Amino acid sequence: MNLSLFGQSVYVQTDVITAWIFTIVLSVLLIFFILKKRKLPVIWDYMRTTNHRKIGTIYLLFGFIFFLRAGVDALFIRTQLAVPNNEFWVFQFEKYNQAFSTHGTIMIFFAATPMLLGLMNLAVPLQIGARDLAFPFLNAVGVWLFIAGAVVFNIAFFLDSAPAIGWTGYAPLSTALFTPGVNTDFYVFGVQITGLGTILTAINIIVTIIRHRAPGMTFFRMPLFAWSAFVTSFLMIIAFAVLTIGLYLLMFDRLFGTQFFQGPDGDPVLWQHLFWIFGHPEVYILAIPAFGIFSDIISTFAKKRIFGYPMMVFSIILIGFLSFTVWAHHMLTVGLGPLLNTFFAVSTMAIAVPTGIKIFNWLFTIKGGSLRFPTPMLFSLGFIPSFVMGGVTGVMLSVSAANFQFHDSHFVVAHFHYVIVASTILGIFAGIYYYYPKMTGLMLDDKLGKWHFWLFLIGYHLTFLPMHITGLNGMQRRVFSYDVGEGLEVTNMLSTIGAFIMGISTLFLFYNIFKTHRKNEKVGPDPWDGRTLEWTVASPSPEVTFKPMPLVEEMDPLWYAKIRGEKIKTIKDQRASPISKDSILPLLIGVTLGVLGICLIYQLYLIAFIPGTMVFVLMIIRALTDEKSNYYGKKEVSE
Ligand code: HEM
Ligand SMILES: [Cu+2]
Repeated sequence: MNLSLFGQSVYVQTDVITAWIFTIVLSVLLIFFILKKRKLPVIWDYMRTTNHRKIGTIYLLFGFIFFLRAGVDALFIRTQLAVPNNEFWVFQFEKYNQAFSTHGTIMIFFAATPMLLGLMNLAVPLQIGARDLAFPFLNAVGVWLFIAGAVVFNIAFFLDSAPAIGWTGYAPLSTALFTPGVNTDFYVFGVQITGLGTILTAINIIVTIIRHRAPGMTFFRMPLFAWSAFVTSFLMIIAFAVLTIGLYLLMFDRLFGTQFFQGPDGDPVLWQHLFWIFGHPEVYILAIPAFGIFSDIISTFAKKRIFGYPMMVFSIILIGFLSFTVWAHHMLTVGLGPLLNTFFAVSTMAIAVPTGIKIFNWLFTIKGGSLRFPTPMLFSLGFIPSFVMGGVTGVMLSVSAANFQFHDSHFVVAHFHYVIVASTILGIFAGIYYYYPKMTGLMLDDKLGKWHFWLFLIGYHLTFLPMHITGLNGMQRRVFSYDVGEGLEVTNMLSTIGAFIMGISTLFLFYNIFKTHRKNEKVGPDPWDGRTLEWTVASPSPEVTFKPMPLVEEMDPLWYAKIRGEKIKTIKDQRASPISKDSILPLLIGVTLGVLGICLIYQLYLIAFIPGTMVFVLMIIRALTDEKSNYYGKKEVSE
């Protein structure tokens, strides 16, 4: 907007200024609230915590904040696309590119993935009878790296430098030749820092599950969410390692003039390979944990053991494995040739088989069960048909000849939102309602939960079902405008209305949380009549759980103990197990790495030495502190 000041015309970024004002007002209100309610000690406690429940809570809280930001991006996108030739506020041209880039990147890296990591943190140790994750300190480093990366990425908008290269960062657009400013660097460093945290947490979860299961908790007695966390963590390590390499090469291209993805010796398609070798497994990193959550919830509320448990485990592993063999189905149009296109088409279709097996196992678990329908169960039931619809268009897209028609159209956008929102987002909501008692000791209101569910489900289908037709009628993705009379008006308008219904549904969750905390009615350890170990410990879960250790002799141990009218068997465990010990170092490591990232983005190499050295100093301090004291030793257990 051009303002006239003292006779001079000054250009003002209205959206950026609005965001500044909004954020400042919100922060002041927040600080006021914190001081008034005397919450400072709680915050200080969370800043130093290494306890899995608290870290899970931090993941969920921050993941949700970024989910809201990306959701607002989506509403801006949909408002701009509501009518043809729209000139809504500033959201045309480059701003539109920024909006969908930040929307996609934030949703994937800073909202969906961390919220799932939060649920894993919260539930997995309790499900397998571990007192905490294997490396509590590392766990805290993981969460603060996620936040550091996310903050670096989000700062960009406030400096009017948001990245505009899509969530995929395709070269050569992402090289310095075509996007010379700092915008793309915010993407490179923000994602890199967060990705590092994700790798650390994945290692942590794998070690925890291998080393710290309770006595008798064999692999094939583990609940399916623990299984899915296990498989997902392997995918994370491999996929994020590849992304890390890709981002390093891109960073070298951008900052130091190497030519991996550009120039006579570089190859932009190399970036696409690296990105999708990460990117496709990432889709399953988002989906598999949700499968696990749905499995446990459906089994609980059908009062039945999950149908075909060994097949469920086997298909998770198979899906995880196959997810590394399909990456080029995102590249069917780059000219790999018929042989490779056929290979990737067939391997993609093959994934439908284990996925189909899971769908039938869920249906058979429901069949003949004595069903209850509280909010978490509704989200799980809503997932099944919605996800199948996304699966069907997935198989359509994998047909390589047809893909030339679908590629880069809103049909693709409709497809992947069907899959991701049905699995990940419904899964996260289901998980939040299900585990809220374990996280806070409070039960969310069921009636408000049902409002949230129905509005969200209706809004979701209203947004993305018509979008298939928009795409088939020729609407390009990543384009900010369309013309009158091309058959795009009606379906686009429906999508926009649907998006706002989804937005409104989220308000019900807010109100629910507010109301629940105001009422403050504590619940017991087992509010859902559960089946697995997490429902044997108090709500919220205490700092030291499982004292003494449970002795597991079958699957769903709590359920069968309840049927027999017994208590869970326990055993005096003599193994040392990890417990959390407060430390401010993880937060400091996050902050220094974030500052280092910003120095590198602005190419302040000399200044970068300060945070760079500090990271090393912090790591040395950590190395010199006594690791053993973080363990719950033999002495305490036998007391
Ligand atoms: C909540 C409602 C949502 C709405 C209304 C929405 C809407 C949209 C629209 C319209 C686009 C296409 C923009 C374009 O190509 O011109 C888009 C892109 C995208 N969305 Fe969403 N979305 C939503 C939720 C999500 C969620 C939950 C995720 C992932 C967890 C997600 C991930 C993405 C990604 C990765 C892109 C691609 C960005 C790119 O082209 O680089 N979205 N979204
Ligand atoms: Cu894929």
